[in-house]
Amino acid sequence: MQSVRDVTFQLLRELGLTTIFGNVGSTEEPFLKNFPKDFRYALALQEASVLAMADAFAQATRHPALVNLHTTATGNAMGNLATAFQNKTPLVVTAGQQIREMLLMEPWLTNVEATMLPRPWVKWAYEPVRAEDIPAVFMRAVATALQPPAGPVFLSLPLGDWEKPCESPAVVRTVSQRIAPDPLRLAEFAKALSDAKSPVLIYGAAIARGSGWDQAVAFAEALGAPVWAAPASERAPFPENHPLYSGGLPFAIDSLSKKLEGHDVALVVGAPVFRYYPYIPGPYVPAGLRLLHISDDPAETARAPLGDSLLGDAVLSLQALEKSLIGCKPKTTRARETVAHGMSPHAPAATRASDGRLTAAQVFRALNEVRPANAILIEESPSNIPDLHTAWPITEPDTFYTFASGILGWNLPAAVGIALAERDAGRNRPVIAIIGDGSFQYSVQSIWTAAQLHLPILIVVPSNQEYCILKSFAALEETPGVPGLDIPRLDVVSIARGYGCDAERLNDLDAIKKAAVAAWGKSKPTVLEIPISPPSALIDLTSGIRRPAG
Ligand SMILES: Cc1ncc(C[n+]2csc(CCOP(=O)(O)OP(=O)(O)O)c2C)c(N)n1
Ligand SMILES: [Mg+2]
Repeated sequence: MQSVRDVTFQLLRELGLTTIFGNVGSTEEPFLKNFPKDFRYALALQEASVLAMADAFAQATRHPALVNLHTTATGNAMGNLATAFQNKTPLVVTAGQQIREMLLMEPWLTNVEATMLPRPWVKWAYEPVRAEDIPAVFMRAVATALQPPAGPVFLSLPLGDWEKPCESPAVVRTVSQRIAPDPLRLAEFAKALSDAKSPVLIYGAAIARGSGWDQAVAFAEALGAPVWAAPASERAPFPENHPLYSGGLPFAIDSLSKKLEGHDVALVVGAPVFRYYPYIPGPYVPAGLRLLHISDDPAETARAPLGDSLLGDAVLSLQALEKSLIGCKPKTTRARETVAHGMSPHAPAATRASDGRLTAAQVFRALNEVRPANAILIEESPSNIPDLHTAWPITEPDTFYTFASGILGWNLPAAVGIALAERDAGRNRPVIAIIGDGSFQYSVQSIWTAAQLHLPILIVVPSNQEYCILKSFAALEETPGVPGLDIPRLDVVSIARGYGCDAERLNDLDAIKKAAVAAWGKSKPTVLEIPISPPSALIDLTSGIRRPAG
């Protein structure tokens, strides 16, 4: 007779879920016992790192990923679970639970109300009623995680269940991952766009997730409309060197609305309406503009403060819309009118700051000079985002990742998951993570996993010894005297070496370029700590962060 464990592992094998990202405890050991040779266990040293590594791995492989956490310590991964939910990443997050025989007394390691713990950041949370349900529970978990909108699910699995007999083999099922839009409503949208005098497109990360750059470009060209990236897009939805690309929309109400002035119809595809951050009140859109919204997430369409929406897959909708645009105005005229819209002048050549330290802009330009076009950029460097996006246009699909949430500690472990996926797929594109000196600390132990897995990631830490962005925020919010904004005397190089990475502190652009090129040829991660000057002026928190390349 097969055990619950045997049947479950066979199911996972058939579903292609043979990598388990985990951090193990006594409540998980019965699940992991006699770990099958055709499975891989990717160990991270804290749950936050486990979760984000798996999230990015799932994104980069376009396949769900499996996570195994330690009972209530699932809470350590909560920030990154919230990010995974907002990233819309299909993840099956499991955690061990104390043995059923003792649960009533709540011994050590009981996950009390286990299905409450991960809420609201899971699509489904479940603890099986019977041990023998576990294989079918995994199947339901995968189906739930994959169906739109994709996202994480959580399973709490009592440790005594794995040896129990399981009579029948698991039933493997498949589900669809894309929902086609309602054709009648789509025709209305197509008519509104075709009749528009000056339409504008706002593209979101769902286009990138759906491998839809070609369809996004084809539709923008057919309509002849400028394209903005939705505010704080976690993936780049459009080639940033395309003549119709206007930049990233700001994530403040008033500033965003101003960017849309002069347009009569805006179509948002595959993004929330809108992802705001600082509160700058004003109209959501300019007077007279009609907003149309396409998303496969009914919660996203429901919470939009204005506009008319259509539920459907971003890429399928763009394809269908393009076919329905017949009778549209000549493309070229409108394109020419709008191409210049929003383009910024070339940035002046940067010089060192007055304190002799490099500026972030100098560092990013130097790195951009030496990187291959297909290098994958991962970013968590809050005050330096505008400089980074100006210096480093994204011109190839799937070469930019960040978090949809703003919860720090996602991007460093994400770089590990992406590099692992790149190697598995045989693509081996160079991976570079730009991680602020504050941000570096949240899931820092993930670099140990990168070292253990021999992943040649380049991690650049622009070190300004402060939570720079929060100083600008304090000015915007008029909150002087906030404590805890300086982080002096962090030795990033020693920390990185302690986890098994190569590390150097560099102050010179040529040395940085050399070290970057060398890093991609190694079989271990490299961390470069680069002392930088905080910007001389406060950061403009209302500006767009995915600026057009100058
Ligand atoms: C997990 C988490 N904790 C706290 C914050 C608040 N926070 C936002 S930005 C920031 C500072 C980031 O510092 P650093 O990475 O050095 O970037 P800098 O602003 O200096 O460029 C903090 C603490 C957050 N967003 N996420
Ligand atoms: Mg900093």
